[in-house]
Amino acid sequence: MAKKRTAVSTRDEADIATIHDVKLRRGAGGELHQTAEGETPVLTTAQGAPVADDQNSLRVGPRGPLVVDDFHFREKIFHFDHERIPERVVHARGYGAHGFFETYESLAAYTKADLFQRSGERTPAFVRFSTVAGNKGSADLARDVRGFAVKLYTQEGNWDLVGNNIPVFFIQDAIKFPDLIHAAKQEPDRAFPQAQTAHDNFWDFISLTPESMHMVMWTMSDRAIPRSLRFMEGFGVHTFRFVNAKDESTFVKFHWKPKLGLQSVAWNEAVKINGADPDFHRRDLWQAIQSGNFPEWELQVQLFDQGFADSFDFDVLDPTKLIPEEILKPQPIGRLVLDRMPDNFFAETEQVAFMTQNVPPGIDFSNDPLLQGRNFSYLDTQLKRLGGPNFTHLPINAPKCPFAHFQQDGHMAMRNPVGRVNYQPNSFNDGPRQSPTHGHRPFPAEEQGTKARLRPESFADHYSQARQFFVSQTPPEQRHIAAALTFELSKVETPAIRERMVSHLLNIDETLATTVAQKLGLQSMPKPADAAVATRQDLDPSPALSIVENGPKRFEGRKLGILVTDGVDAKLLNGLIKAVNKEKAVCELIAPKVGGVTASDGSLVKAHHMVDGGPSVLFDAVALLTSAEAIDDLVTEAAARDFVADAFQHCKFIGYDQSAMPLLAKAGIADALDEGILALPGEGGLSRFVSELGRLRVWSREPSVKFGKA
Ligand code: HDE
Repeated sequence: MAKKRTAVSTRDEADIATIHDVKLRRGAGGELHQTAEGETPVLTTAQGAPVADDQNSLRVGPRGPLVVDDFHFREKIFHFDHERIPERVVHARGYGAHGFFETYESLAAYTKADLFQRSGERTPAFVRFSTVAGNKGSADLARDVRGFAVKLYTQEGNWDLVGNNIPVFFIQDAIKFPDLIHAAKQEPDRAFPQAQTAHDNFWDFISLTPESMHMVMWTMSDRAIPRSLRFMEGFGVHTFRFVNAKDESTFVKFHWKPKLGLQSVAWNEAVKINGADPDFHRRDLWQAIQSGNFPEWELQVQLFDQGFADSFDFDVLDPTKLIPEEILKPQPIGRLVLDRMPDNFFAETEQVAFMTQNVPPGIDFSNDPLLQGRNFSYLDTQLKRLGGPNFTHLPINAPKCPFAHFQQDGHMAMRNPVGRVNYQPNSFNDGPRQSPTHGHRPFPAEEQGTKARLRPESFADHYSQARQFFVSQTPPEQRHIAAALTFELSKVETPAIRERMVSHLLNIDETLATTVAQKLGLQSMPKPADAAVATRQDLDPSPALSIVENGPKRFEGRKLGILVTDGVDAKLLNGLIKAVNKEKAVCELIAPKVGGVTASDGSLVKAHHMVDGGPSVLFDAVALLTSAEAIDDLVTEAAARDFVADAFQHCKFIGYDQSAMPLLAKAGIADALDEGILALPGEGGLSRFVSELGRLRVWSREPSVKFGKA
């Protein structure tokens, strides 16, 4: 009988191989690694030939030319020359992790999606976070949208929810995407600025695109400079559909809510973090997962029917609008936990291919024109980036459920079915068959209309929700928006573009517009921009839109930086570390020398950073535990003074013992001791400090320091 032809994944290689008497373990891609016993494998070419000398190329005589029959050299260099694949045209810089999604309760009433049928069901997941505009090597703390792309390997196929940390988008139609991205990325003649929107082209495009105003309020807010990937929300952005077994549809918007609450950094802090640790976000995720502090998000959904959609102030198909949580409360339906870093960044994070059109039965699209355009784009981009149509053969992209189809051949085909029949229908009763009952059926929506290039009237109000976002922010957050706009527009060389932007701000909030105009030094106030809809609605504030209102109120998952010197009070130091660890937060020690310091009890305390390498911008709060004998030396270090001055400027809590007063004085704040600068020794000192840390920032200080003062 002929062998059955199937396209099911074949992992028939032995897990352990022996080559040249050395026991090797086979990795996911078939590659070989040393076994735990620690034997060293023999280096081979990619063809498997053992290599005798990997340090010297073959040549004629000691000072003569190289010879072309050095096949090992040729192969090694050839492969190296081809190591790179094109970086993503957007979202090039990213970082991913594995984990799982756990369903709380069955959602069968709303969707037949297999992953939502059984309470407690776990579905493997891979998540890639990213910035949008910067190249692969750019810094993590760019002011930018963050990608939040989730691949769920369900039992009925991969579901990719390719979202962002901001629930709305710049444009309403995918046809404008290339222009938006061209304008945002580095300018084509000079190739700068890198990973920044603070330049003429971006603000020129934006100021000519009123639909972007709502999203611009978000990108100028602290949402665009998150403290950690673990402390930000994710959003599906578009309206999708759940479809149940009876083919009934419910509209759905997806929200990922971080268990540790929201938190961002200050712009001045972001700028300094980019210099001190350009990998700040990826290092943070790596450290959290490697130390067993697995980040977690709850998946919440806003569910609504056509009746709600018809009565809502805005069009639910318009991706520049959101549905305020106060109007439609999101329902928790499951949790996402990230608990494993990839073994290999390239194989997994770089080669993962997210596609909005990857949906299992039970999830369907709405007519959001941006979503529909995206469904077209993502397959195309994978072909370019991954080099051929077989990118689903890569382990990171392959489904983890049984799969069977008649696709064959192509570059780098790794999974090659056997047997004769490679088509259907066939009369050999061979191969897979379509299943009208199990398969993905589109929701049978009735569609009609005249074919035309147009934008619906219902998409025309570009300012009401932009204003709603602004008025929903706390005073410090509003100051930051004004300061960010001022900063960005100050980098724009063309005065007309600055003025055009201010004319839009006038349609959002007059005080905001006036503040920015004054800070920019505009000679006169422009007229408000022409608006497609004459009357802006004054919508109620939505506290769910503020980061400060949705902070964690505890220090869990955060980091305290403790500046120590020789002679540090050992009891105080150990007590502080213990109290912080009890909050499930971590401490890192900064010392004059990375080798460490000798504490008051004679013990050697190792440091994580030297003062120059561990600026306070890397921490959520700081403590100064010094000693009378070492403080004089410390105050001579500019980096130590900056450590304290920056922590103060960035509104961080500062704990200290009395010996550190000269350092506070050197940083210029000995006379400005406020509610956020707390003495640690003495009755209740430590516990008061640690409980205050949960507030994360001393916002009351901000008006008195320069940053954020717009
Ligand atoms: Fe994307 N986007 N996008 N995008 N997008 C890509 O696909 C595109 C949009 C988002 O970590 C590309 O694999 C178009 C909205 C994320 O690998 C590309 C439009 C949202 C990622 C593409 C949008 C996103 C991408 C480039 C306008 C939030 C990174 C590389 C209609 C809801 C995924 C790639 C990862 C990546 C196209 C707009 C999120 C070119 C045409 C809106 C998180 O296909």
